[in-house]
Formats: sequence, structure tokens, C-alpha cells
Amino acid sequence: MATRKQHESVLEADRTEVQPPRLYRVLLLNDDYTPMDFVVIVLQRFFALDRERATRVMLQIHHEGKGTGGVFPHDIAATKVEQVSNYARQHQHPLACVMEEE
Ligand code: TYC
Repeated sequence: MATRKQHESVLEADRTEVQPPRLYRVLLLNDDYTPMDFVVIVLQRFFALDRERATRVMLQIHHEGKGTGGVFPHDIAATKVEQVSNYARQHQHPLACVMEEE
């Protein structure tokens, strides 16, 4: 009588290394024209900073040229850049927002 092997397959350990997601810093850049209050609102609205932290980050940007809104995985960082850039353009301010890999 012919025998058939049943269930020959074996579950093997998954040897694929899982890497942590690459992270991107979303930066706001200083300029001479965007009002300070507007930058504080942007930091509160898009980066969920409270008024005090937002004011501190805004002043750091004003004095040092750039500052961090937050650090996120790629697609979230890219969305923040788009949202901030669109919001600034809508209000006719030159505020620049960029992302860089950590
Ligand atoms: N330098 C601007 C001013 O004096 C304020 C400012 C702060 C602008 C932060 C942009 O990302 C910025 N009105």
C-alpha cells in the first residue's frame, strides 16, 4: 500500500531581522517676516506643544536659526512638513519647514 507523507512542512523560525523605523526630525527655520505668534500657534497646532514649550522652541529658532517641532517616522514627518507649509502659505508667511533623517 502506498504511503503518503502528511504535513511535511515545518514551521521555521522567522530569520528576517526587523529594523526599527527610521526617524526624521521636522525642523522649522527662522526668517525675518513670520510673526512670532504665528510660529507659536503652528507649534501648538501641528506638534501638540503647550504654549510655554511652543514659545521656548520659537525663541530658539529665532535666536539659533532652526528648531525641532518633533521626530517621527517618515510618512508622519512628511505629512507635518506639508501641513505646516500649506498653513504658512495660506496665511502668506514665508515660514519654512523641512525634515532630515536623524
Ligand atoms: N524671526 C521672526 C521674527 O522676528 C520670528 C520667527 C521665529 C520666524 C521662528 C520664523 O521659524 C521662525 N518675527
